[in-house]
Formats: sequence, C-alpha cells, structure tokens
Amino acid sequence: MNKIEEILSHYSAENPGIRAKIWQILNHGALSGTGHLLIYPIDQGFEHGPDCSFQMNEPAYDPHYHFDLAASSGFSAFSAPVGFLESIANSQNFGKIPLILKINSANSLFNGKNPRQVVTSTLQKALQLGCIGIGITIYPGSSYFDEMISEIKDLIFEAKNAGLLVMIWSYPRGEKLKSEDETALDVVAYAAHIAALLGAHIIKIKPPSEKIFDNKNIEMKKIEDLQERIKHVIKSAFAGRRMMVFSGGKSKFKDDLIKEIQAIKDGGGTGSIVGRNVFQRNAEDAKFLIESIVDVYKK
Ligand code: FBP
Repeated sequence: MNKIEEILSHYSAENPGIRAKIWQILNHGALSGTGHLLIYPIDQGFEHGPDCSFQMNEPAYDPHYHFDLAASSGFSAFSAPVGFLESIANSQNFGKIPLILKINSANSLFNGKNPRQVVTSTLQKALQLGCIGIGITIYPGSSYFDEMISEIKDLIFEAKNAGLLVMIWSYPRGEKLKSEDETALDVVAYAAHIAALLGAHIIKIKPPSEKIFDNKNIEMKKIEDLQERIKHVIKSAFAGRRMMVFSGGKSKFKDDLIKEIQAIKDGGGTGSIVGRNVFQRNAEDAKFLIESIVDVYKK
C-alpha cells in the first residue's frame, strides 16, 4: 500500500465525493503523491486586519498576488473567505489549485477574553466556486464554544453530504487560558481530539510547546523534543487516522521555520499551512522559502 492509499484507507467510511477530494488534494502541487500537504491560508486580513497582515509586503494587499503565488509555487490547496475567493475568480489560475472556502471568521476589533467565530458564507457558495472543501475555526476554551458548535454542526453534516472536505482549525482560546497555555501540549492534544470528534477530515493546529497546562490532573512528563510532541498530538486525534497540518504562525527566520517543519515531518505530521511566513516576505524570498519547505517534506 502506498502512502496515499494508506491515508485513504482511514477515510474508507466516507462517501465517494469526499474520498475523491482527499485524493485530489494529496495529488496536487509540488508535494503530489508524497502523502504530505502544504496549504496557503489567507484569512489573516479578517483575523488581524489588513495592515497588520500586509504592510510588510505591499503587493500582498492584492488578492491576486496571493492566489498567483500559491498557484505557481506548488501548494496543495488555497484557503480564503468568500469575498477573497470571489475576487480572484477571474484569475487565469482559477481552477488550477484546489480551493477551501474558509466559512467562518473572527476579527480583532474587540478585546473580550472569549473569542467566537461567525459563519460568513454558505455551502452553496463553496460549490459554486468549485471548492473541494470548507474550513472552519473552533475555539475550545471559549465560553462561546457551545454556541459555535451549534452553529457549525449542520454545516459539517451538509458539507459531507455534498461530498466536500471538512478542515477544522482548532485553536484553544478563552478566559481560562493564558496565551502560553494555548499551545501547551495537553491543550493542543485536546483541541486536536475535539476536531476529530467533530468530524474533521483535516485538522489544523499549532505546534505544541513543552508546557503541560493541567499538570495537577494529568500525569505527563515534559517532552523536550518537538518531534515527540508532534507524535503525541497526532496520536491524540484517532491514533493518526486523521490528516493533521500545523500552522506556520507569525513570521520568523527561515532557518527556525524549517527546523520546526523538519520536526513536524519527522513526528509524522501530514504537512503545513503557512500564510504570514510566506506573504510577509517579498515574492522572491517567499518562493525560496516554499521550495525549502517542499524539500523537507519530499526528502
Ligand atoms: P499563519 O501561517 O499566518 O499563522 O496562518 C495560519 C492561520 O491559522 C490563519 O488561517 C489565521 O488567520 C491565523 O493563522 C490566525 O493567527 P493567530 O493564531 O495569530 O490568531
């Protein structure tokens, strides 16, 4: 059994449309056929605002810049909110890279401790745009968690019925969690597990830190090695039966990002979803970085 068949075997209970989309995303771009994924997300303008996101690289204010970069540099898929995808639908590259409609979003123009995401589009729109799936963010830890899940559970059900992939960005956030707790190993593992239980085909989380949040109740040794922590969170989401991609996070030095991605790969991660580290560099540096990421996953 090759890598792709092995991954597909974990989804054999899904309908043919979903299995075809999994095949499609795993067979697109520079990582085609490797069993790895490299996804370009561009919803930071919604989450953090356009200036926080794009001012370091002026061309990044233009949606076409991101889409053409993603389509021409070997990404497996491209994900963005509805208005963004509509605005690039006239691109000559439209249809040349699988799309994931980011179907809910949040903004930073509030300072509450319990964030929530709101649904901003529809499945019909995802189908009309030719998307292979939808992307949903959840915030385990927020007091709005229950409300958010009530809002998205039918969407997940209907997306699957329509043969679309469901990708869940699972970000622990809320009043009980300080910022360093959001990436604690047990918290990230918990978030990954919740995403699997909600029916995610692809789970997106942040790389976990060494910290253990609930060290009173959980007997867990500190794991110093990132690769071993990655293995732990993968095990937490159905013993590795779900594809798991890790976010790139804030822009950092290339060598630091590549080292982190090497650990993700060695720990068994499916891949990376990298936005700011790509578009907050100029196009030439971004392409160089993407090639280096691809090399890590291909080796
Ligand atoms: P990045 O590579 O830019 O971190 O993108 C991944 C992502 O999940 C985006 O989809 C989202 O907008 C952003 O991170 C959220 O960032 P933060 O964790 O700082 O709120």
